[in-house]
Amino acid sequence: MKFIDQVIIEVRAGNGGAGCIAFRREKYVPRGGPAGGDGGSGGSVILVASRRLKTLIDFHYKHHFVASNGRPGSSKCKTGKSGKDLILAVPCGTVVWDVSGKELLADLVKEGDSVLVARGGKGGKGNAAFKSSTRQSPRLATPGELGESRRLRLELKLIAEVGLLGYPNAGKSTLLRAVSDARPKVAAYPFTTLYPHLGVVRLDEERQFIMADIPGLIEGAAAGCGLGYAFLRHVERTKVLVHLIDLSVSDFLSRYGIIRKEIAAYSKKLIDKPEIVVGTKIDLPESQENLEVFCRYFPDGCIISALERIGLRELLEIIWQKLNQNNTGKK
Ligand SMILES: Nc1nc2c(ncn2[C@@H]2O[C@H](COP(=O)(O)OP(=O)(O)OP(=O)(O)O)[C@@H](O)[C@H]2O)c(=O)[nH]1
Ligand SMILES: [Mg+2]
Repeated sequence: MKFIDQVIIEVRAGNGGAGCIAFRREKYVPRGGPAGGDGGSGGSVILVASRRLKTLIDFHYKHHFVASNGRPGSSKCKTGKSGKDLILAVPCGTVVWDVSGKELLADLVKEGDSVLVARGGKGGKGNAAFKSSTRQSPRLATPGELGESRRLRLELKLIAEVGLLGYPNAGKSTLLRAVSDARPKVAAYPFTTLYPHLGVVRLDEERQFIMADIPGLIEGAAAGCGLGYAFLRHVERTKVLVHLIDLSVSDFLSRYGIIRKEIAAYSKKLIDKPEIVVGTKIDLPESQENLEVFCRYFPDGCIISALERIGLRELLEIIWQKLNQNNTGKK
Protein backbone atom coordinates (compact mmCIF):
# COMPACT_ATOMS: atom_id res chain seq x y z
CA MET A 1 0.00 0.00 0.00
CA LYS A 2 1.16 3.47 -0.77
CA PHE A 3 0.93 5.88 2.12
CA ILE A 4 -0.19 9.25 0.79
CA ASP A 5 -0.55 11.99 3.35
CA GLN A 6 -0.60 15.20 1.28
CA VAL A 7 -2.54 16.01 -1.86
CA ILE A 8 -3.82 19.01 -3.78
CA ILE A 9 -7.27 18.69 -5.29
CA GLU A 10 -9.76 20.90 -7.08
CA VAL A 11 -13.39 20.90 -6.20
CA ARG A 12 -16.25 22.59 -8.00
CA ALA A 13 -19.81 22.83 -6.79
CA GLY A 14 -22.70 22.54 -9.23
CA ASN A 15 -24.16 25.62 -10.91
CA GLY A 16 -27.70 26.66 -10.14
CA GLY A 17 -30.27 25.91 -12.85
CA ALA A 18 -31.72 28.85 -14.82
CA GLY A 19 -35.12 30.29 -14.01
CA CYS A 20 -37.74 29.65 -16.68
CA ILE A 21 -39.94 32.04 -18.66
CA ALA A 22 -43.30 30.47 -19.30
CA PHE A 23 -46.97 31.40 -19.22
CA ARG A 24 -50.05 29.48 -18.32
CA ARG A 25 -51.88 28.48 -21.47
CA GLU A 26 -55.00 26.64 -20.63
CA LYS A 27 -58.22 26.26 -22.40
CA TYR A 28 -60.89 28.66 -21.10
CA VAL A 29 -58.36 30.58 -19.02
CA PRO A 30 -58.02 33.73 -21.06
CA ARG A 31 -55.25 35.39 -19.23
CA GLY A 32 -52.95 32.78 -17.68
CA GLY A 33 -50.18 34.55 -15.80
CA PRO A 34 -46.44 33.88 -15.72
CA ALA A 35 -45.67 30.32 -14.78
CA GLY A 36 -41.90 29.85 -15.18
CA GLY A 37 -40.40 27.94 -12.25
CA ASP A 38 -37.12 28.63 -10.44
CA GLY A 39 -33.95 26.72 -11.24
CA GLY A 40 -32.75 24.08 -8.80
CA SER A 41 -29.64 24.80 -6.74
CA GLY A 42 -26.33 23.21 -7.63
CA GLY A 43 -24.89 20.42 -5.46
CA SER A 44 -22.20 21.34 -2.93
CA VAL A 45 -18.94 19.53 -2.27
CA ILE A 46 -18.59 18.24 1.26
CA LEU A 47 -15.69 16.41 2.90
CA VAL A 48 -16.53 13.90 5.62
CA ALA A 49 -14.10 12.08 7.92
CA SER A 50 -14.33 8.32 7.86
CA ARG A 51 -12.50 5.80 10.01
CA ARG A 52 -12.46 3.28 7.17
CA LEU A 53 -9.87 5.28 5.23
CA LYS A 54 -6.27 5.20 6.31
CA THR A 55 -4.57 7.43 3.74
CA LEU A 56 -5.34 10.04 1.10
CA ILE A 57 -4.51 7.62 -1.69
CA ASP A 58 -7.90 8.05 -3.38
CA PHE A 59 -6.99 11.67 -4.09
CA HIS A 60 -3.59 10.80 -5.47
CA TYR A 61 -5.04 9.41 -8.67
CA LYS A 62 -8.05 11.66 -9.10
CA HIS A 63 -7.77 15.38 -8.43
CA HIS A 64 -10.89 16.99 -9.86
CA PHE A 65 -14.23 16.66 -8.20
CA VAL A 66 -17.38 18.28 -9.53
CA ALA A 67 -20.84 18.19 -7.97
CA SER A 68 -23.84 18.11 -10.28
CA ASN A 69 -25.65 21.19 -11.58
CA GLY A 70 -29.18 22.17 -10.65
CA ARG A 71 -31.76 21.65 -13.39
CA PRO A 72 -33.52 24.66 -14.95
CA GLY A 73 -37.00 25.57 -13.82
CA SER A 74 -39.87 24.65 -16.11
CA SER A 75 -43.40 25.62 -16.95
CA LYS A 76 -46.32 25.27 -14.56
CA CYS A 77 -44.11 26.85 -11.89
CA LYS A 78 -42.05 23.71 -11.52
CA THR A 79 -38.78 24.22 -9.71
CA GLY A 80 -35.82 22.45 -11.31
CA LYS A 81 -34.31 19.50 -9.52
CA SER A 82 -31.40 20.37 -7.24
CA GLY A 83 -27.96 18.98 -8.04
CA LYS A 84 -26.78 16.21 -5.73
CA ASP A 85 -24.15 17.09 -3.14
CA LEU A 86 -20.83 15.40 -3.73
CA ILE A 87 -19.66 13.80 -0.51
CA LEU A 88 -15.97 12.92 -0.42
CA ALA A 89 -14.75 10.65 2.36
CA VAL A 90 -11.34 11.45 3.86
CA PRO A 91 -9.47 9.70 6.68
CA CYS A 92 -9.90 10.97 10.25
CA GLY A 93 -7.14 13.47 10.94
CA THR A 94 -7.36 15.26 7.59
CA VAL A 95 -6.54 18.96 7.75
CA VAL A 96 -8.13 20.98 4.94
CA TRP A 97 -6.48 24.14 3.57
CA ASP A 98 -7.56 26.53 0.87
CA VAL A 99 -4.49 26.72 -1.33
CA SER A 100 -5.06 30.17 -2.76
CA GLY A 101 -5.92 31.92 0.48
CA LYS A 102 -3.65 29.67 2.55
CA GLU A 103 -6.57 29.53 4.91
CA LEU A 104 -7.29 26.65 7.27
CA LEU A 105 -10.79 25.44 6.45
CA ALA A 106 -11.18 22.49 8.75
CA ASP A 107 -9.55 19.83 10.82
CA LEU A 108 -11.62 16.68 10.45
CA VAL A 109 -10.71 14.67 13.50
CA LYS A 110 -13.58 12.37 14.41
CA GLU A 111 -15.69 10.01 12.35
CA GLY A 112 -18.46 12.05 10.72
CA ASP A 113 -16.77 15.48 11.09
CA SER A 114 -17.53 17.37 7.91
CA VAL A 115 -16.91 20.62 6.07
CA LEU A 116 -18.58 22.20 3.10
CA VAL A 117 -15.73 23.20 0.81
CA ALA A 118 -17.64 24.51 -2.21
CA ARG A 119 -21.20 25.79 -2.06
CA GLY A 120 -23.57 25.00 -4.89
CA GLY A 121 -24.91 27.96 -6.92
CA LYS A 122 -28.44 29.09 -6.14
CA GLY A 123 -31.04 28.44 -8.79
CA GLY A 124 -32.25 31.40 -10.90
CA LYS A 125 -35.74 32.87 -10.47
CA GLY A 126 -38.42 31.95 -12.95
CA ASN A 127 -40.71 34.64 -14.30
CA ALA A 128 -43.46 33.62 -11.88
CA ALA A 129 -41.33 35.14 -9.15
CA PHE A 130 -41.34 38.56 -10.86
CA LYS A 131 -45.09 38.95 -11.05
CA SER A 132 -46.46 42.02 -9.35
CA SER A 133 -49.54 44.20 -9.61
CA THR A 134 -47.78 46.48 -12.05
CA ARG A 135 -46.03 43.76 -13.94
CA GLN A 136 -48.47 41.03 -14.77
CA SER A 137 -46.65 39.20 -17.49
CA PRO A 138 -42.93 39.60 -16.85
CA ARG A 139 -40.66 38.26 -19.54
CA LEU A 140 -37.85 38.06 -17.11
CA ALA A 141 -35.96 35.24 -15.44
CA THR A 142 -32.49 35.05 -13.92
CA PRO A 143 -29.74 32.56 -14.65
CA GLY A 144 -28.50 30.26 -11.93
CA GLU A 145 -25.47 31.26 -9.87
CA LEU A 146 -22.17 29.56 -10.56
CA GLY A 147 -21.06 26.98 -8.04
CA GLU A 148 -17.97 27.80 -5.99
CA SER A 149 -14.61 26.36 -7.05
CA ARG A 150 -11.67 25.83 -4.82
CA ARG A 151 -8.19 24.41 -4.79
CA LEU A 152 -7.59 22.51 -1.60
CA ARG A 153 -4.61 21.04 0.12
CA LEU A 154 -5.46 17.99 2.18
CA GLU A 155 -2.94 17.00 4.77
CA LEU A 156 -3.30 13.90 6.90
CA LYS A 157 -2.10 14.10 10.47
CA LEU A 158 -2.85 10.80 12.11
CA ILE A 159 -4.68 10.82 15.37
CA ALA A 160 -2.75 8.89 17.96
CA GLU A 161 -2.18 9.56 21.63
CA VAL A 162 1.27 8.02 21.77
CA GLY A 163 4.03 8.26 19.19
CA LEU A 164 6.99 5.89 18.93
CA LEU A 165 10.29 7.47 18.00
CA GLY A 166 13.74 6.07 17.56
CA TYR A 167 16.59 5.17 15.31
CA PRO A 168 15.91 2.72 12.50
CA ASN A 169 16.06 -0.83 13.84
CA ALA A 170 15.47 0.28 17.44
CA GLY A 171 12.53 -2.09 17.72
CA LYS A 172 9.60 0.31 17.37
CA SER A 173 7.54 -1.95 15.16
CA THR A 174 8.34 -4.97 17.32
CA LEU A 175 6.98 -3.08 20.32
CA LEU A 176 3.83 -1.98 18.48
CA ARG A 177 3.21 -5.57 17.40
CA ALA A 178 3.76 -6.85 20.92
CA VAL A 179 1.26 -4.51 22.56
CA SER A 180 -1.36 -3.80 19.91
CA ASP A 181 -3.41 -5.22 17.09
CA ALA A 182 -1.21 -3.55 14.44
CA ARG A 183 1.03 -5.72 12.28
CA PRO A 184 3.85 -3.55 10.91
CA LYS A 185 6.68 -5.44 9.29
CA VAL A 186 9.69 -6.21 11.47
CA ALA A 187 13.14 -6.99 10.09
CA ALA A 188 16.77 -6.78 11.09
CA TYR A 189 17.63 -3.93 8.78
CA PRO A 190 17.07 -0.16 8.98
CA PHE A 191 14.08 1.51 7.33
CA THR A 192 11.85 -1.52 7.46
CA THR A 193 8.89 0.71 8.23
CA LEU A 194 8.11 2.91 5.26
CA TYR A 195 4.95 4.62 6.43
CA PRO A 196 3.18 5.12 9.75
CA HIS A 197 1.16 2.41 11.42
CA LEU A 198 -1.43 2.84 14.10
CA GLY A 199 -2.32 0.25 16.71
CA VAL A 200 -4.88 0.14 19.47
CA VAL A 201 -3.28 -0.75 22.79
CA ARG A 202 -5.65 -2.27 25.35
CA LEU A 203 -4.53 -2.35 28.98
CA ASP A 204 -7.90 -3.67 30.10
CA GLU A 205 -11.60 -3.17 29.38
CA GLU A 206 -11.69 0.51 30.21
CA ARG A 207 -8.23 1.66 29.31
CA GLN A 208 -7.02 1.87 25.76
CA PHE A 209 -5.07 4.23 23.58
CA ILE A 210 -3.74 4.52 20.05
CA MET A 211 -0.04 4.28 19.39
CA ALA A 212 1.71 5.32 16.17
CA ASP A 213 4.88 3.80 14.76
CA ILE A 214 6.70 5.93 12.21
CA PRO A 215 9.82 5.26 10.15
CA GLY A 216 13.09 5.64 12.03
CA LEU A 217 14.95 8.95 12.31
CA ILE A 218 18.64 9.48 11.63
CA GLU A 219 21.16 12.28 11.80
CA GLY A 220 20.40 14.95 9.23
CA ALA A 221 16.74 13.95 9.10
CA ALA A 222 15.69 17.60 9.35
CA ALA A 223 17.79 18.27 6.25
CA GLY A 224 16.07 15.47 4.36
CA CYS A 225 18.14 12.38 5.18
CA GLY A 226 16.27 9.13 5.67
CA LEU A 227 12.54 8.71 5.73
CA GLY A 228 11.24 9.54 9.15
CA TYR A 229 11.24 13.32 9.06
CA ALA A 230 8.44 13.65 6.59
CA PHE A 231 6.39 11.52 8.92
CA LEU A 232 6.94 13.53 12.07
CA ARG A 233 3.70 15.35 11.38
CA HIS A 234 1.98 12.13 12.34
CA VAL A 235 3.25 12.34 15.87
CA GLU A 236 2.53 16.06 16.16
CA ARG A 237 -0.87 15.40 17.65
CA THR A 238 0.23 12.81 20.15
CA LYS A 239 0.25 13.60 23.85
CA VAL A 240 3.21 11.46 24.78
CA LEU A 241 6.32 10.40 22.88
CA VAL A 242 7.91 7.05 23.57
CA HIS A 243 11.55 7.22 22.56
CA LEU A 244 13.04 3.78 22.00
CA ILE A 245 16.75 3.22 22.46
CA ASP A 246 18.43 0.04 21.31
CA LEU A 247 20.67 -0.89 24.25
CA SER A 248 22.61 -3.45 22.26
CA VAL A 249 24.55 -0.73 20.43
CA SER A 250 27.36 1.08 22.21
CA ASP A 251 26.62 4.59 20.97
CA PHE A 252 23.03 4.54 22.20
CA LEU A 253 23.44 7.79 24.14
CA SER A 254 24.65 9.76 21.16
CA ARG A 255 21.82 8.30 19.06
CA TYR A 256 19.39 9.54 21.65
CA GLY A 257 20.93 13.03 21.41
CA ILE A 258 20.76 12.99 17.61
CA ILE A 259 17.08 12.20 17.59
CA ARG A 260 16.27 14.87 20.15
CA LYS A 261 18.16 17.37 18.00
CA GLU A 262 16.22 16.40 14.90
CA ILE A 263 12.91 16.66 16.72
CA ALA A 264 13.87 20.08 18.00
CA ALA A 265 14.67 21.16 14.45
CA TYR A 266 11.23 20.00 13.39
CA SER A 267 9.18 21.88 15.94
CA LYS A 268 9.25 23.32 19.40
CA LYS A 269 5.87 21.82 20.10
CA LEU A 270 7.19 18.35 19.48
CA ILE A 271 10.33 18.70 21.54
CA ASP A 272 8.27 20.00 24.48
CA LYS A 273 5.97 16.99 24.53
CA PRO A 274 6.28 14.63 27.47
CA GLU A 275 8.68 11.84 26.59
CA ILE A 276 9.18 8.40 28.05
CA VAL A 277 12.64 7.03 27.36
CA VAL A 278 12.71 3.27 26.86
CA GLY A 279 15.81 1.11 26.65
CA THR A 280 15.07 -1.99 24.64
CA LYS A 281 16.54 -5.34 23.59
CA ILE A 282 17.58 -6.02 27.18
CA ASP A 283 17.43 -9.74 26.46
CA LEU A 284 20.62 -9.48 24.41
CA PRO A 285 23.97 -10.04 26.14
CA GLU A 286 25.38 -6.90 24.43
CA SER A 287 22.80 -4.81 26.24
CA GLN A 288 23.85 -5.83 29.73
CA GLU A 289 26.81 -3.51 30.06
CA ASN A 290 24.79 -0.55 28.78
CA LEU A 291 21.97 -1.02 31.28
CA GLU A 292 23.74 0.72 34.11
CA VAL A 293 24.66 3.75 32.05
CA PHE A 294 21.12 3.96 30.72
CA CYS A 295 19.62 3.87 34.21
CA ARG A 296 22.02 6.54 35.38
CA TYR A 297 21.15 8.86 32.51
CA PHE A 298 17.45 8.16 32.56
CA PRO A 299 16.39 7.49 36.13
CA ASP A 300 12.74 7.67 35.02
CA GLY A 301 13.31 5.50 31.96
CA CYS A 302 11.92 2.03 31.35
CA ILE A 303 13.71 -1.07 30.18
CA ILE A 304 12.05 -3.71 28.05
CA SER A 305 12.48 -6.51 25.62
CA ALA A 306 9.68 -6.36 23.10
CA LEU A 307 10.84 -9.69 21.69
CA GLU A 308 10.80 -11.54 25.00
CA ARG A 309 7.89 -9.49 26.30
CA ILE A 310 9.79 -8.25 29.34
CA GLY A 311 8.69 -5.02 31.05
CA LEU A 312 5.82 -4.35 28.65
CA ARG A 313 3.06 -4.23 31.25
CA GLU A 314 5.05 -1.73 33.33
CA LEU A 315 5.72 0.39 30.26
CA LEU A 316 2.05 0.50 29.31
CA GLU A 317 1.11 1.53 32.85
CA ILE A 318 3.65 4.36 32.75
CA ILE A 319 2.36 5.50 29.35
CA TRP A 320 -1.18 5.46 30.72
CA GLN A 321 -0.16 7.54 33.74
CA LYS A 322 1.62 10.08 31.55
CA LEU A 323 -1.34 10.30 29.21
CA ASN A 324 -3.63 11.09 32.08
CA GLN A 325 -1.30 13.52 33.79
CA ASN A 326 -1.46 15.50 30.62
CA ASN A 327 -5.21 15.28 30.44
CA THR A 328 -5.53 17.20 33.66
CA GLY A 329 -2.85 19.74 32.84
CA LYS A 330 -2.51 21.87 29.74
CA LYS A 331 -2.42 19.98 26.47
N1 LIG B 1 16.70 -9.41 20.79
C1 LIG B 1 15.78 -8.49 20.53
N2 LIG B 1 15.58 -8.10 19.27
C2 LIG B 1 14.66 -7.15 19.02
C3 LIG B 1 13.87 -6.58 20.06
N3 LIG B 1 13.04 -5.66 19.51
C4 LIG B 1 13.29 -5.69 18.18
N4 LIG B 1 14.26 -6.59 17.89
C5 LIG B 1 14.80 -6.90 16.57
O1 LIG B 1 15.37 -5.72 16.02
C6 LIG B 1 15.17 -5.67 14.61
C7 LIG B 1 14.48 -4.38 14.22
O2 LIG B 1 13.17 -4.35 14.78
P1 LIG B 1 12.01 -3.43 14.19
O3 LIG B 1 10.88 -3.55 15.15
O4 LIG B 1 11.78 -3.74 12.76
O5 LIG B 1 12.71 -2.00 14.32
P2 LIG B 1 12.13 -0.57 13.91
O6 LIG B 1 12.55 0.39 14.96
O7 LIG B 1 10.69 -0.67 13.65
O8 LIG B 1 12.96 -0.31 12.58
P3 LIG B 1 12.60 0.64 11.33
O9 LIG B 1 11.21 0.32 10.90
O10 LIG B 1 13.61 0.26 10.33
O11 LIG B 1 12.76 2.05 11.81
C8 LIG B 1 14.36 -6.91 14.28
O12 LIG B 1 15.25 -7.91 13.82
C9 LIG B 1 13.74 -7.31 15.59
O13 LIG B 1 13.49 -8.70 15.69
C10 LIG B 1 14.10 -7.02 21.40
O14 LIG B 1 13.49 -6.59 22.36
N5 LIG B 1 15.07 -7.96 21.55
MG1 LIG C 1 9.67 -0.32 11.97
